[in-house]
Amino acid sequence: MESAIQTLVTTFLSSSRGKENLDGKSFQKMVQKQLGGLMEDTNSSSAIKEMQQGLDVNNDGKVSFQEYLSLIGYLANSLSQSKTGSSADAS
Ligand SMILES: [Ca+2]
Repeated sequence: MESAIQTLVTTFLSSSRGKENLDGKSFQKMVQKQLGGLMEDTNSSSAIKEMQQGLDVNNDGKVSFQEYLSLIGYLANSLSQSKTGSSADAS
């Protein structure tokens, strides 16, 4: 559990190169590199762009750590639902 949290933080920071936000390009790279197994459409840059816009609650064109966590929460939630056999459609 602790190592998972460490990974969440270090993945964000290494993708943002230590900055507080991921720009569009860094976000795209991170999703393609790290989340291809959990997410569909990671080879489509327009799909990733759309996802980024959905996460960007303050509309600054970048993904903050908080916004990144909402993506993680969403993915964890869909994974949990798929494992518990919940019929809720995560898409
Ligand atoms: Ca933002």
